[in-house]
Amino acid sequence: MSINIEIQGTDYRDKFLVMEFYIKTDTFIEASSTDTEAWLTEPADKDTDGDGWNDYKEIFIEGTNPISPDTDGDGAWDNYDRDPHKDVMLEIKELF
Ligand SMILES: [Ca+2]
Ligand SMILES: [Ca+2]
Ligand SMILES: [Ca+2]
Repeated sequence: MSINIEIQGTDYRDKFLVMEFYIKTDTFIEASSTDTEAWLTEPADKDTDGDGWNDYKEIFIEGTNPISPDTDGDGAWDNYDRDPHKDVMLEIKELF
């Protein structure tokens, strides 16, 4: 993998806005200026962390971590966790 950033123009400052960038991997990833986060997953494996949910589902549908089988760290894998975003193993409700 390689990341190249090219700064064009002569008005360099401490901060600059990334308008468009590309990350070269085994697969091609294109991002826009509105994308501020990215996951580096295994291109050859649809389920990078092996938790039973493929990377697409984790990133775009469930919002879980595609490189950790246990996003919230409660010991239950994402695909078996009632709420994979919260470290809660038991939910208690009032009966009346
Ligand atoms: Ca997964
Ligand atoms: Ca996961
Ligand atoms: Ca969990």
